[in-house]
Amino acid sequence: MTDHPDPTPGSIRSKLRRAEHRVGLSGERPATPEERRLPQGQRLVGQLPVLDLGVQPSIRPGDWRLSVAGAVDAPVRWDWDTFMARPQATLTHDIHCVTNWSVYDQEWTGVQARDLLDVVRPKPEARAVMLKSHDGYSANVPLTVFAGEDVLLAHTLNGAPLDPAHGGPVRAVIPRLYFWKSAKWLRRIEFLEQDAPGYWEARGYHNDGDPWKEQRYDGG
Ligand SMILES: Nc1nc2c(c(=O)[nH]1)N[C@H]1C(S)=C(S)[C@@H](COP(=O)(O)O)O[C@H]1N2
Ligand SMILES: [Mo]
Repeated sequence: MTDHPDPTPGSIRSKLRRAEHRVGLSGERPATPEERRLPQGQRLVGQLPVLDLGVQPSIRPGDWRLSVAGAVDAPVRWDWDTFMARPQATLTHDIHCVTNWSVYDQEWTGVQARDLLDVVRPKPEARAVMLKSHDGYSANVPLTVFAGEDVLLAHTLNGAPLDPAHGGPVRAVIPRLYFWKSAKWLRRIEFLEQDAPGYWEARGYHNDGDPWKEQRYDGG
């Protein structure tokens, strides 16, 4: 790296960056771990921006319920006390948004999706979950991803109760996918035998949304 402004066009730069990630190209230094941490096309920002559809529902924890239904053996409807009595986990994750920002080291506390799966027991036919929110938002996630140990139903961010702007009292956190999959103001989780598109997936976003494959937009 030099201090000069880089005259290389952005399109070439991104190809070069891509090339750096490959092994064995002569003359290219390998990407550093810090460079490998930021997915292609992302830029690092200092804190989570607020992004939503323009409505921020305000739900008191005492009024909050989580319904879990569909292709499961044991549907549940958890109130706040039941939710908080489940085993709790604190996990630190990097967050990647499809609109090109990433934030490192966000510390979330909540109930692991895996714990919920132990309780509701998905049927063998279940393929995906649909996360549904109080603002009418929804997002679909493959069951294999939702079952990951990294997935949380989070009520706390960086040591403080999750701000309503960021989806409090409870939001999903699915760090392996672009952040649009992490539904805020969570109210319902439906287990689906057939995958179906959520809010953004029905509006041109990629169905899978893996930042490491740059699955941003459908067909793109
Ligand atoms: N319920 C709900 N969840 C949502 C959204 C939304 O509009 N409604 N926006 C998604 C998008 S596009 C992003 S990038 C993140 C933003 O979360 P943040 O506001 O905490 O940064 O929430 C996701 N979850
Ligand atoms: Mo987003």
